[in-house]
Amino acid sequence: MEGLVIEGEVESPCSLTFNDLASLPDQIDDLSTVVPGRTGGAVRLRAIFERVSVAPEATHLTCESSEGGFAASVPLEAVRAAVVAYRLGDGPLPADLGGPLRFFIPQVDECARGEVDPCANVKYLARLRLTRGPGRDTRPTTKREHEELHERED
Ligand SMILES: Nc1nc2c(c(=O)[nH]1)N[C@H]1C(S)=C(S)[C@@H](COP(=O)(O)O)O[C@H]1N2
Ligand SMILES: [Mo]
Repeated sequence: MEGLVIEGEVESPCSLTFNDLASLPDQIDDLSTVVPGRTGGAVRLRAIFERVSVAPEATHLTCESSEGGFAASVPLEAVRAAVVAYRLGDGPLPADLGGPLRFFIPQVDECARGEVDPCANVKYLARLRLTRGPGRDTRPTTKREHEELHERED
């Protein structure tokens, strides 16, 4: 596994492996307690942010998928409760659950409803980039675009 790259407006950019993620504080043993209906184990984003020391200038978080094809950029205040799911039991999160790494923002409701929505729950997460102002964002904005994306996805 290549790990999770954290870069941009941070003091200590790094790449975190499965074991690195597992040794961070703020673990969630049962993801369904924060994101109903989802299985696996996760670590809170705030533990990752503390590890890299986010710069005060950062305003947005951009999450990018490993194939580089999908990205979402959201304001930092909207991701205070976000988590990175990274395991199922003792192994990595399987691809059918969006693994090996998947971003989740708890309590978002409908797609294409503003800056923070379930579309920002990036699957196959490879990179977290802290930016000044919004970064790359490929989320579908219309219902039509959304339907087209989901047809491609499965
Ligand atoms: N890598 C990647 N992540 C993605 C997408 C995608 O196409 N590629 N689609 C997004 C959208 S639009 C939605 S609504 C959710 C759907 O996640 P689910 O199928 O687990 O409900 O994943 C998001 N994460
Ligand atoms: Mo979506």
